Amino acid sequence: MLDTTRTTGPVPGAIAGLVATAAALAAAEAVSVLLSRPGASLVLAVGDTVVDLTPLPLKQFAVDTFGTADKFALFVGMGAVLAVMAAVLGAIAGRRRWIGHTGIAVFATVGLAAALTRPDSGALDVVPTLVGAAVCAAVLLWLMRTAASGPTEQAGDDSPPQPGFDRRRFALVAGAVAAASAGVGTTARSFAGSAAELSRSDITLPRPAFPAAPLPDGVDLEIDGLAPFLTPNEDFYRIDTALSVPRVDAAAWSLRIHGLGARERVYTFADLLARSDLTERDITLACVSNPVGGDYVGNARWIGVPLAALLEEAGVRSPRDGGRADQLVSRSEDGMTIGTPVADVMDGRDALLAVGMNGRPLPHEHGFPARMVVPGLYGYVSACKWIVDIELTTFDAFDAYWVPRGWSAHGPVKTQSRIDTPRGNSTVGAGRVAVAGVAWAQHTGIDQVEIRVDGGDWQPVTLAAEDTADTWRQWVFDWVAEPGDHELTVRATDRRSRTQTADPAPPAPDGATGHHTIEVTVV
Ligand SMILES: Nc1nc2c(c(=O)[nH]1)N[C@H]1C(S)=C(S)[C@@H](COP(=O)(O)O)O[C@H]1N2
Ligand SMILES: [Mo]
Repeated sequence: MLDTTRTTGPVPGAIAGLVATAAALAAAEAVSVLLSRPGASLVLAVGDTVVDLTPLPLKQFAVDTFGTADKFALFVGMGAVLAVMAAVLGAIAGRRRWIGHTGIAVFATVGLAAALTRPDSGALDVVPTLVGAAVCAAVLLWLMRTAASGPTEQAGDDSPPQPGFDRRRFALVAGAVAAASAGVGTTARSFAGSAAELSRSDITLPRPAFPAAPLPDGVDLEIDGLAPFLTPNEDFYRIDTALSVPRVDAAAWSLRIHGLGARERVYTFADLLARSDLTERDITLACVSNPVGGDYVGNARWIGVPLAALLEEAGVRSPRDGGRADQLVSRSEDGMTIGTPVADVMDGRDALLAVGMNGRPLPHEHGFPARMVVPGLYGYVSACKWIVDIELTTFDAFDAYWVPRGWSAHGPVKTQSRIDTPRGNSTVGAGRVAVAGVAWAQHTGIDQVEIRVDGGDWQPVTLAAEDTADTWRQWVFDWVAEPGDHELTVRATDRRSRTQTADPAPPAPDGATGHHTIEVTVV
């Protein structure tokens, strides 16, 4: 016999499903913050797992389509899928309660699996999911009861038995739970970063023992539309797999160096700041996924400890001096692994364990409290942010994160150049037009940049002063623009006489090639 007082219509059922899911997520967030394990956030754990399981072409599509908003797009997508499932399950569960319970159990299992398979997970990470599931079940039951109780309002209706219920009471309860969930969820997320924020705002960077030379006059042409020579921190591109920026507490942080041919050493943040070899250098960082003409490249003044010095303290020798380890694997707080050639780090270049960026402690987005920066190597093989561990090993023994995903184990930066102004597809007035941009060949240096108009001869441009071989170089070309549609192409030649190839190649597996070409209309 059907007990009509215990069934709920599809619409209130769907609402109950949505509200119960929101309450579950908020409760899980709050518990993960209370446990001081923001990494155990259910939403983030599931999101991170989705990122890791996403096939490479889809990831590339996401980056191409959404750019640095790819993470936001992922959350919106996940949220939409979850909302639809919650609503549908809730609507069905109004009739068949067991569907609701099974749904919660399935979601909890997925959540537990995601939480426990994160690289940095521990047993405590099950708690937020379990609490979330319990809250979900309780809210669902409560709302379903509310929607099933009360006097019948519409008698003599032809539609399937739809018991009437106190709509106002249901709306009040559902609205109150939804509002409370939103409040708890937002508060929890903002608390997640407060300890780390305190530790960052407390820091005063010491004066580096080896400051960078003052910028030579004329490194920055200061032309409208041209990327400034030093990229301000807030404009610096950000590329990483972290869905929420890791907020690391510097006071609790340490870096371990160990592995093949190394005596284990551990450094605290205070150890790094107290060192007598703090070094300041200008280094241009580039992402391997930067398309030709793209802006996943930036130049900053970094302060850090020479990585080679730290390795030497651990007794590490370069493979060129008979050391057994040829790969340095850095691991981050959030489980990223990045593999760098030991020979490059120890060949005398200014490879840094950086703690400062443009005079400030590293922004959280850029790896606070410490990250690597190695001139001449793409970020994915060198620039580990939120670094916690450096292991000496071999390229034969270990593949870092991006390698099984189709990217090359070695990633030296390819010489590139870009036109910043005029913008592609823009309209400019006839006469003298300053065509300007940047060119980079880190650790080699830029020797020459040339421009070609409408497929004509290559013409040399005026290069700005050079800071160091590890930084990009601005350039400008004085173009006498005639009315009509025109095509401008740039190419650079580095100090090893390598001129950029015209052959286009995509970013994968080891960096894009081809010439940056733009169309402009002159009127
Ligand atoms: N922990 C961590 N470090 C990381 C990454 C990451 O995903 N996780 N991405 C790398 C890549 S691909 C690049 S290009 C640089 C980008 O550094 P930025 O975000 O400070 O510009 O960080 C590198 N370090
Ligand atoms: Mo990158």
